Amino acid sequence: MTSELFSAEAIILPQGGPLYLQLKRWIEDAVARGAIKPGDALPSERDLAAKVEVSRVTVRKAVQHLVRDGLLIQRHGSGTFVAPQQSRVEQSLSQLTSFTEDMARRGMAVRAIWLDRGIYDPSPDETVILGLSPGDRVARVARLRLSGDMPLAIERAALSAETLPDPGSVGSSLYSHLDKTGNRPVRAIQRIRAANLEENDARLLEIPVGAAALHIERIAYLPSGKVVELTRSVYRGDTYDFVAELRVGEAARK
Ligand code: 16G
Repeated sequence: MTSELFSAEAIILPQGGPLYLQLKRWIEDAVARGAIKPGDALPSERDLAAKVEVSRVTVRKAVQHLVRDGLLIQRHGSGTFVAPQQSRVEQSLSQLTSFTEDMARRGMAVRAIWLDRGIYDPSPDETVILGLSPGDRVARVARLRLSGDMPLAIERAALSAETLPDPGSVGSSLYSHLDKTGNRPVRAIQRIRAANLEENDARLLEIPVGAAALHIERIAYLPSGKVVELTRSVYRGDTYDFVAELRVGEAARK
């Protein structure tokens, strides 16, 4: 329980720097050494201010910074808690797999919340990348992908409407749908860059606006060399590690 830990005697702030940073460091340290555990509630702002003998503004500032860093979460009406611990997901960068397959291999149950699926006029980007002709339309499927209740990624895929004439018929896996219709990609180029979450995506992924994320673009090809999929995804930076195996090249071996 956190109540004893937060008694006035137990709180000896590390010295140096502004008070709110001292309190922030003390809370970080208490979480790191396991004295306060994921899911534990923090005392109210007023109680904490009284116990540490600092102003409520100082407590608020320390808490705001820890919420922004993802160490604490605030639930409206019920208070401030230590954020649940994330086990990070490792995804290989050398295999062309689907989200469903990746998660099944780890024994993780996945689900998706549909954000959009329909046929649209293509954007200039989609026209060029998917190699569409004038008048061609594009199928878009956008999903929030979750493991249990935890949102992991937002994926927005675009395919030619010829490849996917009925986006509503995609079940839980886009790749298994493409497999059935003989359109599963066999090769892909993936581009990954750092991003800070904007408001809409932050809300969907349930992490603070501005938090670190990975923006991933996958362009996937059929055996014929034709582009079949353009997917732009936003993955939570606190849950995903993309791992690449590197081998020494021919030239260096000589
Ligand atoms: C992966 C792919 C995504 C693909 C999806 C299919 C990345 C970054 N993205 O999430 O491009 O559309 O798998 O998954 O790896 P599904 O078959 O489970 O729908």
